[in-house]
Amino acid sequence: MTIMVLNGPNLNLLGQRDEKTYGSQTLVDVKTLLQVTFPAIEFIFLQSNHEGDLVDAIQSARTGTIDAIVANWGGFTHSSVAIHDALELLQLPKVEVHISNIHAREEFRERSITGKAMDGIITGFGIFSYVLGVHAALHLSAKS
Ligand code: CA2
Repeated sequence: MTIMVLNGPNLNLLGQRDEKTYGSQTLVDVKTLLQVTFPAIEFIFLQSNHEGDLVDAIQSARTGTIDAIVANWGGFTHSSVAIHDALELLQLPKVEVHISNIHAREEFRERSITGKAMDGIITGFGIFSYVLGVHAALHLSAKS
């Protein structure tokens, strides 16, 4: 089983800034947590600050070698029609995750444009949201 884990803009700075909101762990820690928690799963892990790179990654998941996507679209969550449209064309389990609780923050974070094209959203559990996201993806894969 291969799961693509996508991360959007500024998440490369995780653990280096705004620890009150996002905690002190880094994106490398997220990757390690997933690999240790799910040793039988192969993770393709990517972070990009560029919308087009993320669209390309979504399109590349259509090759048949990827079983599910778990993604934190970062700020693009609230703005990207392009990522939304790419996701709509992808028939795989798709789980959106957020480290912070997007419903307990500024009003502009309330709306997830990308989330409308995902199977579901996990938000507010720190980096454990990624672990829950993989569990949700496994659940969806087992059903399909
Ligand atoms: O809570 C999340 O995971 C978010 O997706 C993070 C995004 C934010 O725009 C979403 O509303 C919620 C921001 C990622 C920025 O990452 C930073 C990491 C460290 C320090 C500052 C920002």
